[in-house]
Amino acid sequence: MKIALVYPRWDWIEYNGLAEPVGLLQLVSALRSSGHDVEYLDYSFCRTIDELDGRASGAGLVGVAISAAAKMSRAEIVTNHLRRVVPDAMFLAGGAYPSIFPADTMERIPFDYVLTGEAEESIVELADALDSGKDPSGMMNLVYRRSGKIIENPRRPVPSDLDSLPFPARDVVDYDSYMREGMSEYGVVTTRGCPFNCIYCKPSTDFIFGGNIRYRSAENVVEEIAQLAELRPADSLPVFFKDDTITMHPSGWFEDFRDLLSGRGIRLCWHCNSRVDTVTREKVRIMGESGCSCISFGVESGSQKILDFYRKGTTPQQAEKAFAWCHEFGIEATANLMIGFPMENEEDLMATYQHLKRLKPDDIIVYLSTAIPGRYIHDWAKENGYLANDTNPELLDPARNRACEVMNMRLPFLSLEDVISWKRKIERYRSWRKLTSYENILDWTAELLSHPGSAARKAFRVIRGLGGSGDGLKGR
Ligand code: B12
Ligand code: SF4
Repeated sequence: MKIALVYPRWDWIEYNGLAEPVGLLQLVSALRSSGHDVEYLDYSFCRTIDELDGRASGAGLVGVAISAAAKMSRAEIVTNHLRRVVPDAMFLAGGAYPSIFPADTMERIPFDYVLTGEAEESIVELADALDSGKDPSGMMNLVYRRSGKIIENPRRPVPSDLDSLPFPARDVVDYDSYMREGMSEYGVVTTRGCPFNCIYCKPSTDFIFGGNIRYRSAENVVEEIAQLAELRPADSLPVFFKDDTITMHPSGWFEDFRDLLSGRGIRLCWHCNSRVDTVTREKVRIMGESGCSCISFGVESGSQKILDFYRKGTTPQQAEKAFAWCHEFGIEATANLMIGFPMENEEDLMATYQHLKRLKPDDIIVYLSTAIPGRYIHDWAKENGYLANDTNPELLDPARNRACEVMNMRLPFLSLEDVISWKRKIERYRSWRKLTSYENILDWTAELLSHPGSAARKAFRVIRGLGGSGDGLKGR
C-alpha cells in the first residue's frame, strides 16, 4: 500500500525559524524499512495547494503531522484538500497536538485515526493491518471512531532503546529550499522526554514522550551525523540539537561524542537549548571542544519568586555560573526570558533587568508568557481568571506573540503596555551589547572592508534595534 506522510506547513510564517520535522522523517524511515511505499509531502515551499497532488495519488493511507494548536488551521486546509485528491484513502493524524488532544483533533478535522505518542512502531503496525485488510481497532495508541463515538485505546510504553530507532530519512528533504528560505542548521535529537516540571511546558510533552528522559548513545548519534555529513558535506556541519535538555547527558557522554566525531574527521558547529542547573564547568568545556558554539538557556526571570511560580527549579545564581562558564570557554550564551506572568510586578521585572546585566548574555530573546492548552499554566490561568483569550489559535504561538507583542493572559499588577515597554528596554540593552561587543566590532570591521553594503545594512538594523525591538549583528 502506498502511504503519504504529510508535513502541512503550507502558507505559514514560522516565527521561530524553519526546521525539518525530524520525528516525521523517522516515520518515513520506519515505514520504508518495513517494506512500505512511502511518499513524503512537504507543503513548506508549495506556491499552490495542488502542487503535490500527483505524488499523493494512489495513496491508501495519508498521515498528517500536527505539532501545535497554532498549526491546526494549516493541517485542516491540507487534509481537506487531500481528501478530495485521494477520496478512498484512510486519514491519520499524529504528532504533539494529536498526542495531547486526540479527541479534539478528530472533532475538528475528520481524521479516521489518530496515533498518539512516538509512532515508529505503531505506524508500521497500522499500515500492516490496513494493508492486509485486518481491523486495527485493537491496536494500542490508536484513536478511532465507532458508531459516531471517539474511542481512545490505551498507550503502549515508550521505546526504551532509542538506538534501535531508524534515523530520519533526510534524503526526502528539500534542504536547498530550506536553506534558501533561512534555515541554518540541521536538526538532530539525542534524547526524548524531560524529567522537569515547568508550568508553561508540562505536562504537554509527557503525552508524547512519557515523563522521563531516555538517551541515545554517543556512537548512535555520531553515526547519524556521519550520514548527514555525507548527504550535506560542509567544512563545519551546522547542527541544532532539538532535545529539550541535551545537557542531561553526563560529561562522559560529551567526551565520547567529541572523540568519536574527531575520530571520523567530522567537524561540527552546534547549538542547543539547556537549563542552567544541568551544566558544570567541566561539561561546558567539553561541549565547546566538540563544536558547541552557542547554548540557549531558559533563564526566564531574574526574580526567584517568578522562577518559583514557573516551577523552574533553578536560581539566578545558577544562571550566573552557567553564563560565566560559557564566557570562559568562548561559547555564546543566549538568555531566553519569559516576561508577563500574571504574578509579576515592576520589582520582578527590574530584578530580571539587573540579572541580565550580571549575566552579560551574547543574545537575549524576550518571550511573553503564553498560556497554551495542555500545559499547567493554562489550567492555572483559567482557574484564577487570568485567561484573556482562549479562542484565537494565533495567540497560542509564543514566537508569534513575541514578534507581534500580544498576549493571551490578563495581568493584575501590570498593563500590557508596561510589559511591552520592559520587553523593548531589554531589547535595547541587547542591541547595545551587540553593538559594543569586541568580537562583533572586529567582525563588522572586516565585513565593512569586504562587503560594505551588507555591513551598512547590519549597522542600520542594530541602530534601529536601539530604538525598540530589532535584530542585532549576530541575531539568529
Ligand atoms: C524543534 C521544535 C520546533 C521548531 C520546528 C518544528 C520542527 N519542524 O522541528 C520550531 C522552533 C519552528 C517550533 C515552533 C513551534 N513550536 Co515547537 N517544538 C520543537 C521541539 C523542541 C522538538 C520537535 C522534535 O523534533 N521532537 C522530537 C521528535 C522525535 O518528536 P516528534 O516531532 O513529536 O515526533 C514523534 C511523534 O510526535 C510522532 N509523530 C510526529 N509526526 C507524526 C505524524 C503522524 C502521521 C503520526 C502518526 C505520528 C507523528 O512520531 C514521531 C516519532 O516518534 C518540540 C519539543 C519536543 N521535545 O518534541 C516543540 C513543540 C513540538 N513545539 C511546541 C510549540 C507550542 C511550538 C510553537 C507554537 C511555539 C513554541 N515554540 O512554543 C511553534 C508552532 C509552530 C509549529 N511549527 O507548529 C509544543 C507543542 C505542544 C503543544 N501542542 O502544546 C512542543 C511539544 C514544545 C512543548 N514543550 O510544549 N517548534
Ligand atoms: S521547559 Fe524545558 S526543562 Fe522545563 S519541563 Fe519543558 S522541556 Fe523540561
